[in-house]
Amino acid sequence: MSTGVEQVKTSAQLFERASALIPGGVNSPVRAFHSVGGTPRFMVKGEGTYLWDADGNRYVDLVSSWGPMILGHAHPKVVEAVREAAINGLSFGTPTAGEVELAEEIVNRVRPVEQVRLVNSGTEATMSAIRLARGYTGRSKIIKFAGCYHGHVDALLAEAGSGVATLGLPTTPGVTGAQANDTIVLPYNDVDAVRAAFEKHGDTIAAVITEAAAGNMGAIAPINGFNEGLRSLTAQYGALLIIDEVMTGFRVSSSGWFGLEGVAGDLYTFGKVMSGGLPAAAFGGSTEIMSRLAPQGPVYQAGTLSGNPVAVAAGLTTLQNADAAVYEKLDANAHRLGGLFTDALTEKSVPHRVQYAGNLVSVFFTEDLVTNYDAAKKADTWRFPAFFHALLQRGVYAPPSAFEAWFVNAALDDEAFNVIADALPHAAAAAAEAVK
Ligand code: HOZ
Repeated sequence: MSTGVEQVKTSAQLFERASALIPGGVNSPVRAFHSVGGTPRFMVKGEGTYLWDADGNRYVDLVSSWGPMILGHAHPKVVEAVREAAINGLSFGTPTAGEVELAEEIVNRVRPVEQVRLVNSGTEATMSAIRLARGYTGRSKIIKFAGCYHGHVDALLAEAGSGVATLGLPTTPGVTGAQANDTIVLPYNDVDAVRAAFEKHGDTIAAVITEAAAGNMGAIAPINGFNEGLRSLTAQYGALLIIDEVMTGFRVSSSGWFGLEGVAGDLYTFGKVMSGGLPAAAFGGSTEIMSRLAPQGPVYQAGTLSGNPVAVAAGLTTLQNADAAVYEKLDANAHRLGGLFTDALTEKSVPHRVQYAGNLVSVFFTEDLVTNYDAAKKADTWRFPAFFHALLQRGVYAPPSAFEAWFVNAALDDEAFNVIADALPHAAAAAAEAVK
Protein backbone atom coordinates (compact mmCIF):
# COMPACT_ATOMS: atom_id res chain seq x y z
CA MET A 1 0.00 0.00 0.00
CA SER A 2 1.35 3.41 -0.92
CA THR A 3 2.08 5.72 1.99
CA GLY A 4 1.71 8.72 -0.30
CA VAL A 5 5.29 9.71 0.62
CA GLU A 6 7.81 9.33 -2.17
CA GLN A 7 10.52 6.92 -1.03
CA VAL A 8 14.12 8.07 -1.33
CA LYS A 9 15.84 5.48 -3.45
CA THR A 10 18.74 6.52 -5.64
CA SER A 11 22.31 5.98 -4.46
CA ALA A 12 22.90 9.73 -4.40
CA GLN A 13 19.79 10.36 -2.31
CA LEU A 14 20.59 7.49 0.03
CA PHE A 15 24.16 8.70 0.43
CA GLU A 16 22.95 12.16 1.34
CA ARG A 17 20.65 10.73 3.99
CA ALA A 18 23.35 8.33 5.20
CA SER A 19 25.92 11.11 5.49
CA ALA A 20 23.74 12.90 8.02
CA LEU A 21 23.30 9.75 10.11
CA ILE A 22 26.43 7.65 9.71
CA PRO A 23 30.02 9.04 9.77
CA GLY A 24 31.07 9.52 6.16
CA GLY A 25 27.79 7.90 5.15
CA VAL A 26 29.26 4.41 5.45
CA ASN A 27 29.84 1.68 8.01
CA SER A 28 33.34 0.84 6.73
CA PRO A 29 35.57 3.57 5.24
CA VAL A 30 36.68 2.12 1.89
CA ARG A 31 33.04 1.95 0.76
CA ALA A 32 32.80 5.76 0.81
CA PHE A 33 34.68 6.08 -2.53
CA HIS A 34 36.97 8.68 -0.89
CA SER A 35 40.04 7.78 -2.89
CA VAL A 36 38.21 7.39 -6.20
CA GLY A 37 35.64 10.16 -5.81
CA GLY A 38 31.98 10.05 -6.72
CA THR A 39 28.97 8.56 -5.00
CA PRO A 40 29.11 5.12 -3.44
CA ARG A 41 26.61 2.76 -5.00
CA PHE A 42 23.96 1.46 -2.61
CA MET A 43 23.32 -2.15 -3.55
CA VAL A 44 19.87 -3.68 -3.38
CA LYS A 45 20.43 -7.18 -4.75
CA GLY A 46 23.11 -9.73 -5.51
CA GLU A 47 22.67 -12.89 -7.53
CA GLY A 48 25.39 -15.08 -8.98
CA THR A 49 28.20 -12.82 -10.14
CA TYR A 50 26.03 -9.68 -10.41
CA LEU A 51 25.02 -6.83 -8.11
CA TRP A 52 22.21 -4.35 -8.71
CA ASP A 53 22.23 -0.86 -7.22
CA ALA A 54 19.40 1.35 -6.03
CA ASP A 55 19.55 3.21 -9.36
CA GLY A 56 18.71 0.06 -11.32
CA ASN A 57 22.21 -0.59 -12.68
CA ARG A 58 23.67 -4.08 -12.92
CA TYR A 59 27.36 -4.73 -12.21
CA VAL A 60 29.69 -7.68 -12.61
CA ASP A 61 30.99 -7.89 -9.04
CA LEU A 62 34.76 -8.13 -8.68
CA VAL A 63 34.71 -7.45 -4.93
CA SER A 64 32.56 -10.40 -3.82
CA SER A 65 31.89 -8.74 -0.46
CA TRP A 66 35.69 -8.47 -0.01
CA GLY A 67 36.07 -12.21 -0.29
CA PRO A 68 33.31 -14.32 1.23
CA MET A 69 31.11 -14.87 -1.83
CA ILE A 70 33.24 -17.48 -3.59
CA LEU A 71 30.11 -19.27 -4.82
CA GLY A 72 28.54 -16.03 -6.03
CA HIS A 73 25.69 -14.09 -4.43
CA ALA A 74 22.55 -15.71 -3.04
CA HIS A 75 23.73 -19.22 -3.83
CA PRO A 76 20.53 -21.30 -3.58
CA LYS A 77 22.00 -23.90 -1.20
CA VAL A 78 23.42 -21.26 1.13
CA VAL A 79 20.18 -19.28 1.11
CA GLU A 80 18.21 -22.44 1.86
CA ALA A 81 20.52 -23.37 4.76
CA VAL A 82 20.17 -19.86 6.19
CA ARG A 83 16.39 -20.00 5.82
CA GLU A 84 16.20 -23.37 7.59
CA ALA A 85 18.45 -22.18 10.41
CA ALA A 86 16.50 -18.95 10.83
CA ILE A 87 13.19 -20.79 11.07
CA ASN A 88 14.60 -22.68 14.06
CA GLY A 89 15.65 -19.54 15.90
CA LEU A 90 18.11 -16.72 15.31
CA SER A 91 20.28 -16.91 18.41
CA PHE A 92 20.30 -18.99 21.58
CA GLY A 93 23.41 -18.01 23.51
CA THR A 94 24.02 -21.74 23.98
CA PRO A 95 26.19 -24.27 22.13
CA THR A 96 24.70 -25.75 18.94
CA ALA A 97 25.48 -28.77 16.76
CA GLY A 98 26.30 -26.55 13.75
CA GLU A 99 29.25 -25.00 15.59
CA VAL A 100 30.77 -28.43 16.07
CA GLU A 101 30.38 -29.23 12.37
CA LEU A 102 31.93 -25.93 11.31
CA ALA A 103 34.83 -26.43 13.75
CA GLU A 104 35.36 -29.94 12.31
CA GLU A 105 35.29 -28.60 8.75
CA ILE A 106 37.99 -26.02 9.60
CA VAL A 107 40.17 -28.38 11.63
CA ASN A 108 40.02 -31.05 8.90
CA ARG A 109 41.21 -28.57 6.29
CA VAL A 110 44.09 -26.78 8.06
CA ARG A 111 46.40 -29.32 9.68
CA PRO A 112 48.11 -27.08 12.28
CA VAL A 113 44.68 -26.10 13.64
CA GLU A 114 43.47 -28.59 16.25
CA GLN A 115 40.93 -26.35 17.94
CA VAL A 116 39.04 -23.23 16.87
CA ARG A 117 36.91 -20.69 18.59
CA LEU A 118 34.23 -18.91 16.59
CA VAL A 119 33.87 -15.13 16.79
CA ASN A 120 31.99 -12.52 14.76
CA SER A 121 34.55 -10.73 12.60
CA GLY A 122 38.11 -10.91 11.39
CA THR A 123 38.97 -8.01 13.69
CA GLU A 124 37.73 -10.00 16.66
CA ALA A 125 39.69 -13.04 15.52
CA THR A 126 43.02 -11.19 15.29
CA MET A 127 42.39 -9.24 18.50
CA SER A 128 41.73 -12.51 20.34
CA ALA A 129 44.71 -14.28 18.76
CA ILE A 130 47.00 -11.44 19.90
CA ARG A 131 45.63 -11.60 23.44
CA LEU A 132 46.08 -15.36 23.50
CA ALA A 133 49.64 -15.08 22.19
CA ARG A 134 50.45 -12.57 24.92
CA GLY A 135 48.76 -14.68 27.58
CA TYR A 136 50.52 -17.83 26.40
CA THR A 137 54.03 -16.35 26.18
CA GLY A 138 53.78 -13.81 29.00
CA ARG A 139 55.33 -11.24 26.62
CA SER A 140 53.92 -7.99 25.26
CA LYS A 141 55.43 -6.99 21.90
CA ILE A 142 53.98 -7.87 18.51
CA ILE A 143 55.69 -7.66 15.13
CA LYS A 144 53.44 -6.72 12.22
CA PHE A 145 54.23 -5.71 8.63
CA ALA A 146 53.63 -2.35 6.97
CA GLY A 147 50.71 -2.55 4.56
CA CYS A 148 49.26 -5.67 6.19
CA TYR A 149 45.83 -5.20 7.68
CA HIS A 150 44.40 -7.35 10.44
CA GLY A 151 41.15 -5.53 11.11
CA HIS A 152 40.90 -2.41 13.23
CA VAL A 153 42.65 -3.83 16.29
CA ASP A 154 44.39 -1.00 18.24
CA ALA A 155 47.79 -2.64 18.30
CA LEU A 156 47.69 -3.52 14.60
CA LEU A 157 46.65 -0.25 12.95
CA ALA A 158 50.14 1.22 12.59
CA GLU A 159 51.02 1.54 8.89
CA ALA A 160 48.06 -0.71 8.13
CA GLY A 161 46.75 -1.53 4.68
CA SER A 162 43.14 -1.53 3.47
CA GLY A 163 41.18 1.61 4.45
CA VAL A 164 44.09 3.03 6.45
CA ALA A 165 46.22 2.88 3.29
CA THR A 166 43.34 4.05 1.08
CA LEU A 167 42.91 7.18 3.18
CA GLY A 168 46.68 7.68 3.47
CA LEU A 169 46.67 7.59 7.29
CA PRO A 170 50.00 6.71 8.94
CA THR A 171 48.15 5.52 12.04
CA THR A 172 45.10 6.58 14.01
CA PRO A 173 44.30 8.71 17.04
CA GLY A 174 42.70 6.66 19.79
CA VAL A 175 45.53 4.15 19.98
CA THR A 176 47.45 4.65 23.24
CA GLY A 177 51.20 5.13 23.38
CA ALA A 178 51.50 1.85 25.26
CA GLN A 179 49.71 -0.04 22.49
CA ALA A 180 51.80 1.65 19.81
CA ASN A 181 55.02 0.99 21.76
CA ASP A 182 54.22 -2.70 21.90
CA THR A 183 53.92 -2.89 18.11
CA ILE A 184 57.02 -3.25 15.96
CA VAL A 185 56.25 -2.46 12.31
CA LEU A 186 58.61 -3.94 9.72
CA PRO A 187 58.69 -4.03 5.91
CA TYR A 188 56.82 -6.97 4.38
CA ASN A 189 58.94 -9.66 2.74
CA ASP A 190 62.07 -8.60 4.66
CA VAL A 191 63.17 -11.50 6.82
CA ASP A 192 66.45 -9.75 7.72
CA ALA A 193 64.47 -6.95 9.37
CA VAL A 194 62.59 -9.56 11.39
CA ARG A 195 65.85 -11.23 12.43
CA ALA A 196 67.27 -7.87 13.53
CA ALA A 197 64.13 -7.11 15.57
CA PHE A 198 64.38 -10.47 17.32
CA GLU A 199 68.09 -9.91 18.03
CA LYS A 200 67.17 -6.63 19.73
CA HIS A 201 63.85 -7.44 21.45
CA GLY A 202 63.75 -11.26 21.33
CA ASP A 203 62.68 -11.99 24.88
CA THR A 204 59.81 -9.48 24.82
CA ILE A 205 58.20 -10.47 21.51
CA ALA A 206 55.00 -12.47 21.98
CA ALA A 207 54.17 -12.97 18.31
CA VAL A 208 54.69 -12.12 14.69
CA ILE A 209 51.41 -11.61 12.85
CA THR A 210 51.37 -11.72 9.07
CA GLU A 211 48.78 -12.08 6.36
CA ALA A 212 49.39 -15.54 4.87
CA ALA A 213 49.75 -13.62 1.60
CA ALA A 214 49.25 -9.88 1.64
CA GLY A 215 46.00 -8.65 0.14
CA ASN A 216 45.38 -5.29 1.80
CA MET A 217 48.02 -3.25 -0.05
CA GLY A 218 47.05 -4.93 -3.29
CA ALA A 219 47.86 -8.60 -3.82
CA ILE A 220 51.46 -9.29 -2.80
CA ALA A 221 52.50 -12.89 -2.32
CA PRO A 222 55.23 -13.68 0.19
CA ILE A 223 58.56 -14.08 -1.58
CA ASN A 224 60.16 -17.54 -1.41
CA GLY A 225 61.34 -18.24 2.10
CA PHE A 226 59.61 -15.32 3.83
CA ASN A 227 56.92 -17.25 5.70
CA GLU A 228 59.42 -20.06 6.38
CA GLY A 229 61.81 -17.45 7.78
CA LEU A 230 59.10 -16.16 10.11
CA ARG A 231 58.41 -19.75 11.17
CA SER A 232 62.00 -20.48 12.10
CA LEU A 233 62.72 -17.11 13.80
CA THR A 234 59.58 -17.26 15.96
CA ALA A 235 60.41 -20.84 16.96
CA GLN A 236 64.02 -19.89 17.74
CA TYR A 237 62.97 -17.02 20.04
CA GLY A 238 59.95 -18.68 21.68
CA ALA A 239 57.41 -16.34 20.05
CA LEU A 240 54.24 -17.44 18.27
CA LEU A 241 53.58 -17.11 14.54
CA ILE A 242 50.05 -15.87 13.87
CA ILE A 243 49.01 -16.41 10.27
CA ASP A 244 46.07 -14.27 9.25
CA GLU A 245 44.04 -16.20 6.68
CA VAL A 246 40.93 -14.03 6.93
CA MET A 247 41.16 -13.22 3.21
CA THR A 248 43.04 -16.24 1.87
CA GLY A 249 41.45 -18.92 4.08
CA PHE A 250 39.25 -21.37 2.13
CA ARG A 251 39.51 -19.02 -0.89
CA VAL A 252 42.92 -19.65 -2.45
CA SER A 253 42.56 -23.41 -1.86
CA SER A 254 40.28 -25.65 0.20
CA SER A 255 42.76 -25.20 3.05
CA GLY A 256 43.72 -21.63 2.24
CA TRP A 257 47.29 -20.41 1.84
CA PHE A 258 48.43 -23.25 4.10
CA GLY A 259 47.27 -25.62 1.36
CA LEU A 260 49.47 -23.83 -1.19
CA GLU A 261 52.60 -23.28 0.90
CA GLY A 262 52.48 -25.66 3.85
CA VAL A 263 54.19 -23.36 6.39
CA ALA A 264 52.59 -24.08 9.77
CA GLY A 265 51.61 -21.19 12.03
CA ASP A 266 50.97 -21.45 15.78
CA LEU A 267 47.71 -19.52 15.56
CA TYR A 268 45.46 -18.83 12.58
CA THR A 269 42.70 -16.34 11.99
CA PHE A 270 39.84 -16.96 9.58
CA GLY A 271 36.75 -15.09 8.38
CA LYS A 272 35.06 -14.18 5.10
CA VAL A 273 34.56 -17.50 3.21
CA MET A 274 33.91 -19.55 6.37
CA SER A 275 31.11 -17.10 7.20
CA GLY A 276 29.31 -17.52 3.89
CA GLY A 277 28.72 -13.74 3.93
CA LEU A 278 27.21 -13.48 7.41
CA PRO A 279 29.12 -12.17 10.44
CA ALA A 280 31.34 -15.07 11.55
CA ALA A 281 35.07 -15.61 11.93
CA ALA A 282 37.39 -17.85 13.92
CA PHE A 283 40.82 -18.23 15.39
CA GLY A 284 42.54 -21.52 16.07
CA GLY A 285 45.74 -23.40 16.75
CA SER A 286 47.13 -26.33 18.66
CA THR A 287 45.16 -27.73 21.59
CA GLU A 288 48.06 -26.80 23.83
CA ILE A 289 47.80 -23.10 22.97
CA MET A 290 44.02 -22.93 22.57
CA SER A 291 43.48 -24.58 25.96
CA ARG A 292 44.80 -21.42 27.57
CA LEU A 293 41.46 -19.81 26.69
CA ALA A 294 38.70 -19.52 29.28
CA PRO A 295 36.94 -21.55 30.59
CA GLN A 296 39.83 -24.07 30.42
CA GLY A 297 42.55 -21.50 30.89
CA PRO A 298 42.95 -17.95 32.17
CA VAL A 299 42.88 -15.95 28.89
CA TYR A 300 39.38 -14.50 28.64
CA GLN A 301 37.47 -14.23 25.39
CA ALA A 302 33.70 -14.43 24.85
CA GLY A 303 30.71 -13.35 22.72
CA THR A 304 26.91 -13.55 22.85
CA LEU A 305 26.64 -13.99 19.09
CA SER A 306 29.75 -16.17 18.68
CA GLY A 307 28.80 -19.32 16.78
CA ASN A 308 25.48 -17.78 15.81
CA PRO A 309 23.40 -20.59 14.24
CA VAL A 310 22.39 -18.66 11.13
CA ALA A 311 25.95 -17.47 10.40
CA VAL A 312 27.27 -20.96 11.05
CA ALA A 313 24.76 -22.43 8.59
CA ALA A 314 25.88 -19.98 5.89
CA GLY A 315 29.58 -20.68 6.49
CA LEU A 316 29.26 -24.43 6.74
CA THR A 317 27.13 -24.69 3.60
CA THR A 318 29.55 -22.47 1.69
CA LEU A 319 32.49 -24.66 2.67
CA GLN A 320 30.57 -27.87 1.90
CA ASN A 321 29.78 -26.59 -1.58
CA ALA A 322 33.29 -25.31 -2.30
CA ASP A 323 34.52 -28.41 -4.11
CA ALA A 324 37.58 -28.88 -6.31
CA ALA A 325 35.69 -27.52 -9.33
CA VAL A 326 34.96 -24.28 -7.47
CA TYR A 327 38.65 -23.77 -6.63
CA GLU A 328 39.66 -24.54 -10.23
CA LYS A 329 37.12 -21.99 -11.43
CA LEU A 330 38.30 -19.33 -8.98
CA ASP A 331 41.91 -19.75 -10.11
CA ALA A 332 40.94 -19.78 -13.79
CA ASN A 333 38.74 -16.69 -13.35
CA ALA A 334 41.51 -14.80 -11.54
CA HIS A 335 43.96 -15.50 -14.34
CA ARG A 336 41.41 -14.71 -17.04
CA LEU A 337 40.78 -11.35 -15.35
CA GLY A 338 44.50 -10.67 -15.01
CA GLY A 339 45.01 -11.53 -18.67
CA LEU A 340 42.32 -9.05 -19.69
CA PHE A 341 44.01 -6.34 -17.57
CA THR A 342 47.31 -7.03 -19.29
CA ASP A 343 45.82 -6.98 -22.81
CA ALA A 344 43.91 -3.74 -22.31
CA LEU A 345 46.67 -1.84 -20.48
CA THR A 346 49.40 -3.03 -22.87
CA GLU A 347 47.30 -1.91 -25.82
CA LYS A 348 47.12 1.61 -24.33
CA SER A 349 50.79 1.60 -23.21
CA VAL A 350 49.93 2.06 -19.54
CA PRO A 351 52.80 0.91 -17.29
CA HIS A 352 51.34 -1.85 -15.17
CA ARG A 353 51.97 -5.09 -13.38
CA VAL A 354 49.31 -7.68 -12.67
CA GLN A 355 50.04 -9.58 -9.46
CA TYR A 356 48.42 -12.60 -7.86
CA ALA A 357 48.37 -14.02 -4.37
CA GLY A 358 46.67 -17.31 -5.14
CA ASN A 359 43.44 -16.14 -6.77
CA LEU A 360 43.56 -12.64 -5.26
CA VAL A 361 44.40 -10.27 -8.11
CA SER A 362 45.79 -6.75 -8.31
CA VAL A 363 46.80 -4.38 -11.01
CA PHE A 364 49.56 -1.99 -9.96
CA PHE A 365 50.31 0.97 -12.22
CA THR A 366 54.05 0.34 -12.31
CA GLU A 367 56.31 -1.99 -14.25
CA ASP A 368 58.25 -3.02 -11.14
CA LEU A 369 57.48 -6.08 -9.07
CA VAL A 370 55.67 -4.92 -5.94
CA THR A 371 56.84 -6.78 -2.85
CA ASN A 372 56.01 -4.37 -0.03
CA TYR A 373 53.98 -1.34 1.02
CA ASP A 374 56.58 1.27 0.01
CA ALA A 375 56.63 -0.14 -3.51
CA ALA A 376 52.81 -0.26 -3.62
CA LYS A 377 52.67 3.43 -2.64
CA LYS A 378 55.24 4.35 -5.31
CA ALA A 379 53.04 3.00 -8.13
CA ASP A 380 51.00 5.52 -10.15
CA THR A 381 47.96 5.19 -7.89
CA TRP A 382 46.65 8.47 -9.34
CA ARG A 383 45.64 6.51 -12.45
CA PHE A 384 43.31 4.31 -10.42
CA PRO A 385 40.24 6.60 -9.99
CA ALA A 386 39.85 7.04 -13.77
CA PHE A 387 40.33 3.31 -14.32
CA PHE A 388 37.79 2.50 -11.61
CA HIS A 389 35.09 4.91 -12.83
CA ALA A 390 35.38 3.83 -16.46
CA LEU A 391 34.69 0.27 -15.31
CA LEU A 392 31.87 1.33 -13.01
CA GLN A 393 30.14 3.26 -15.79
CA ARG A 394 30.24 0.14 -17.93
CA GLY A 395 28.83 -2.24 -15.37
CA VAL A 396 31.92 -3.56 -13.59
CA TYR A 397 32.16 -3.13 -9.82
CA ALA A 398 35.84 -3.01 -8.80
CA PRO A 399 37.29 -2.39 -5.34
CA PRO A 400 37.12 1.39 -4.83
CA SER A 401 40.77 1.62 -3.78
CA ALA A 402 44.13 1.07 -5.44
CA PHE A 403 45.25 -0.73 -2.26
CA GLU A 404 42.63 -3.47 -2.20
CA ALA A 405 42.81 -6.82 -3.96
CA TRP A 406 40.15 -7.88 -6.48
CA PHE A 407 38.11 -10.94 -5.49
CA VAL A 408 36.67 -13.16 -8.19
CA ASN A 409 33.86 -15.64 -7.59
CA ALA A 410 33.11 -18.99 -9.20
CA ALA A 411 29.90 -17.69 -10.77
CA LEU A 412 31.81 -15.46 -13.23
CA ASP A 413 30.95 -16.82 -16.67
CA ASP A 414 31.55 -15.93 -20.32
CA GLU A 415 28.73 -13.39 -20.35
CA ALA A 416 30.20 -11.57 -17.35
CA PHE A 417 33.70 -11.73 -18.82
CA ASN A 418 32.34 -10.17 -22.02
CA VAL A 419 31.10 -7.21 -19.95
CA ILE A 420 34.56 -6.88 -18.38
CA ALA A 421 36.33 -7.29 -21.74
CA ASP A 422 34.15 -4.58 -23.30
CA ALA A 423 34.75 -2.19 -20.39
CA LEU A 424 38.50 -2.65 -19.97
CA PRO A 425 39.71 -0.85 -23.15
CA HIS A 426 37.82 2.25 -21.98
CA ALA A 427 39.26 1.90 -18.47
CA ALA A 428 42.77 1.48 -19.86
CA ALA A 429 42.31 4.58 -22.03
CA ALA A 430 41.09 6.51 -18.99
CA ALA A 431 44.11 5.34 -16.99
CA ALA A 432 46.40 6.37 -19.86
CA GLU A 433 44.87 9.85 -20.02
CA ALA A 434 44.77 10.37 -16.23
CA VAL A 435 46.89 13.22 -14.92
CA LYS A 436 48.76 13.24 -11.63
N1 HOZ B 1 38.57 -3.89 5.10
C1 HOZ B 1 37.87 -4.43 3.99
C2 HOZ B 1 38.75 -4.69 2.84
N2 HOZ B 1 40.03 -5.19 3.11
C3 HOZ B 1 36.74 -3.53 3.55
C4 HOZ B 1 35.53 -3.84 4.33
C5 HOZ B 1 34.27 -3.17 3.79
O1 HOZ B 1 34.28 -1.99 3.50
O2 HOZ B 1 33.28 -3.86 3.70
